[in-house]
Amino acid sequence: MASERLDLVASISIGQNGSAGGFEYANLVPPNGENQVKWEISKFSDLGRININLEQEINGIEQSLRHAFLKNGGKENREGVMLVGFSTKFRYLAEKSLEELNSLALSAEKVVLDKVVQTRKNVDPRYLVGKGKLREIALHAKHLGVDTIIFDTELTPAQANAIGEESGLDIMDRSQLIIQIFAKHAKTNEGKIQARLAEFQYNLPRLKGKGTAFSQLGGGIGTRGPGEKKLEQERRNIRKQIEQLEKQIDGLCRRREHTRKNRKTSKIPTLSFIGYTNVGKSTLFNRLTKSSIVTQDKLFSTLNPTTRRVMLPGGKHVLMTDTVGFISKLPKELINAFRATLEEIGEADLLFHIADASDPEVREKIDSVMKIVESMEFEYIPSVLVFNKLDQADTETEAALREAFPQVPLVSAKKGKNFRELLLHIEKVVEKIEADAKVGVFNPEEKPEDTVSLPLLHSFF
Ligand SMILES: Nc1nc2c(ncn2[C@@H]2O[C@H](COP(=O)(O)OP(=O)(O)OP(=O)(O)O)[C@@H](O)[C@H]2O)c(=O)[nH]1
Ligand SMILES: [Mg+2]
Repeated sequence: MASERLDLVASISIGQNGSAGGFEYANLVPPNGENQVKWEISKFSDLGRININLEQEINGIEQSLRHAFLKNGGKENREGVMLVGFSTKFRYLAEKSLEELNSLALSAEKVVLDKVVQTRKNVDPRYLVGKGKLREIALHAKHLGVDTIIFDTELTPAQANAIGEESGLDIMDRSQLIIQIFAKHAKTNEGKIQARLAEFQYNLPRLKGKGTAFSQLGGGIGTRGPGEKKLEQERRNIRKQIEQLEKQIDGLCRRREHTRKNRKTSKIPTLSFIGYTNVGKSTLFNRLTKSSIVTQDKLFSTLNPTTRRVMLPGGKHVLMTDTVGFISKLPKELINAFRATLEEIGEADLLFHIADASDPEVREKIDSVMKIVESMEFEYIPSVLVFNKLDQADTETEAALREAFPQVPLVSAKKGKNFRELLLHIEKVVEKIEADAKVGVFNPEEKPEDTVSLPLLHSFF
C-alpha cells in the first residue's frame, strides 16, 4: 500500500450467487509514540449495512498522516527525508558518515525524519541494501510521511532507478545532495554556471524523463517519464547545454587567469584558504581581512573566491583568498564544474589549511583535504596548517594537538584569539618561501614537471 502511495485499500467479497458480501478496508496509520502499528483493518460483514462516509474517512487519514509529519519536525513547504547509511564493513563507519549526511541534509533545508544504517556482507547490485530491506525501509518512510530517501553512498543510475521504482519514493544519493547544496548556495553568475554544469553532468546518465530531474530541487530519479524518443531529445538538449556551459566556464577560467597574472606582476605573495567545509575559513578570513563574507553553521556556505590584502606584523603585504570548502567523497562532477574556482587555489604561493580543533574527526578531515589537494595536483604548493575553534576544544584535546603538532598555531576566529601568533607564523613561512625562491629551491612561477611528494606540503607544520 505504502509503496503504491495509497492511504487506503478496500475489498468487497463476492458471494457464490454473484452478490456483494463482506467489505473490509485497510489504511495506513501515523506513528504514535510506542505504538508500532503501521496499518489498521476495518471489517464489515454486510455491505448493505455500512454507514461510513469514505470521503470523510480518507480526508481524516490524510490529515492525521500530515499532522504526524509536521509533528516529526516537518514544515509544510519543506521536503521530509529519510537518510540511509550503508556499509559492507563496519557499522560505526556508516554511522559516522551518516552524521555528516545529516548536516548536509540540514544545509539543504530538508527535514530529517529518520536515519537508518544497514550493514550487509555484500552490495546488492540492484537494490544496494537488498529487496526485502528496501521494502521495509520504504514502508517505514511512508509511515513517517517521507518524500525522499537519501542514500549515503553513490548509487549507479541503474540502482537509483530500480530503488525508486521499487520504493515508490523519490531517491537521492550523497553526491546529488552536495550538488544540490552548491546549486542552492550559488549566488553569483559564476557560481550558478558552475553549479548548473555539475547538476547537468550528474543528471545526464540518470535521466529517466522526469522534468524535475533538472530543477534545483532535484530528486525524482526512478519515475516513469515520456517515451524513448522524447527522452533522447531531452538528452541531446542537455548535452548541448553542457557544451555551452563548458565554454562559459573556459571563459571564466581565462578571465580569472588574467586577473591572477596582473596580481602576480605586483609580486605580492598570495595565500589560499583551504580546509574542510564549516571549519571557520570565512570567519577567520573576515577577522584577518576586515571583510564581511557570509558565515554560517551550514556546509558549503562559501562558493566564490574573495581576495583581500592584509599587512603582516613586520609590514609585509600578502593577498588572502577565501573560497569553497572540501568534503570527503566530493563528487567528481563538482571538481570538474568548479574548475574556475579551484584553479584559483592552485595559483597560490601558499595554502593556508584551516582545521577544526574541536572536531573529534579532525585528523581524518585533514587527510581528506590533503587527498583532494593531491587529486587536483596542487601538492607542490607549500602549506601551513592552523587549528581554529580553540574556544570550543576541551583542554585534553588542546594538549593532544599541541603535542602532535607543536609548530601549528591554535586560534579562535570567533574570539580573535592568538591572531598575532598566527600572523607571525605566516610571515616566517612567507619569508622562507621568498628566500628559497631567490636561491631556486622553490619558485612558485615555475611548477615542477613531476609533482613533489607530500613532505613538502608538511614542511611548514
Ligand atoms: N566556536 C567557534 N565557532 C566558530 C569559530 N570560527 C567559526 N565558527 C563557526 O563555525 C561555523 C562555520 O563558519 P564559516 O566561517 O562559515 O566556515 P567555512 O569554513 O567558511 O565554511 P564553508 O564556507 O561552508 O566551507 C559558523 O557558525 C561560525 O560562527 C571559532 O573560532 N569558534
Ligand atoms: Mg566559508
